Amino acid sequence: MMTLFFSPGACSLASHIGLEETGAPYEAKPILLAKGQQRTEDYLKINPRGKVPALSVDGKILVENIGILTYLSRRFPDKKLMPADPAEEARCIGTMCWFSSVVHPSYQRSHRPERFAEGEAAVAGVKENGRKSFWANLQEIDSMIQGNDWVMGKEFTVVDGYALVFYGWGARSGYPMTELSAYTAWQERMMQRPTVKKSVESEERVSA
Ligand SMILES: N[C@@H](CCC(=O)N[C@@H](CS)C(=O)NCC(=O)O)C(=O)O
Repeated sequence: MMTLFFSPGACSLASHIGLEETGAPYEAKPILLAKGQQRTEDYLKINPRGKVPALSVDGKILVENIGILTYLSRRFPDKKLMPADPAEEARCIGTMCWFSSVVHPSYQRSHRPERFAEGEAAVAGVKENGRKSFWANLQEIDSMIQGNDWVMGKEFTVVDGYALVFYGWGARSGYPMTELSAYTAWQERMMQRPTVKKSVESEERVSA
């Protein structure tokens, strides 16, 4: 049995979509970041880093979107969540590494600058740097999608679910997302996909 620990609208949406794509049964357990539930004693036993997502697989805990999504892709190869060709698979993993190590932290700097600096002026500088970097990263994702159906090319992969996280953050934080025409058209395509719609709507129900 698989259990996903997620928070609505957080980066755990990437794993939530990946899991839904497998078609396998799973339980989704909300850990509400807004209520600090990631720091409860019970959750720290699951992920001592106090972060979502975490995926329990028959009692074994997997963390980090890239780890979880790579696991799901390999466990359910018939679902073609990543290409079978090793170089193409590496391209997917490399893109997710960029998401995790560059794109996500740029948003964090804009959203939680106080975690990265001390003093009013320094915090304001980190926030401004985060906003500029995050926007530049969103523009880069837009250029990756231009001329393609999906982020990695002609086929849907787990990278698409991960890219949806950043589109949502950009839209919620007031970035001019409609200027990103390929990313916006792709987001609309994503929301037509039943697995994506189901994951997003189930998270919205939790946060409502
Ligand atoms: N690199 C990690 C990032 C995990 C992460 O930072 N998750 C955030 C939500 S988007 C979190 O749980 N934050 C809670 C906190 O920092 O207190 C991954 O991709 O899984």
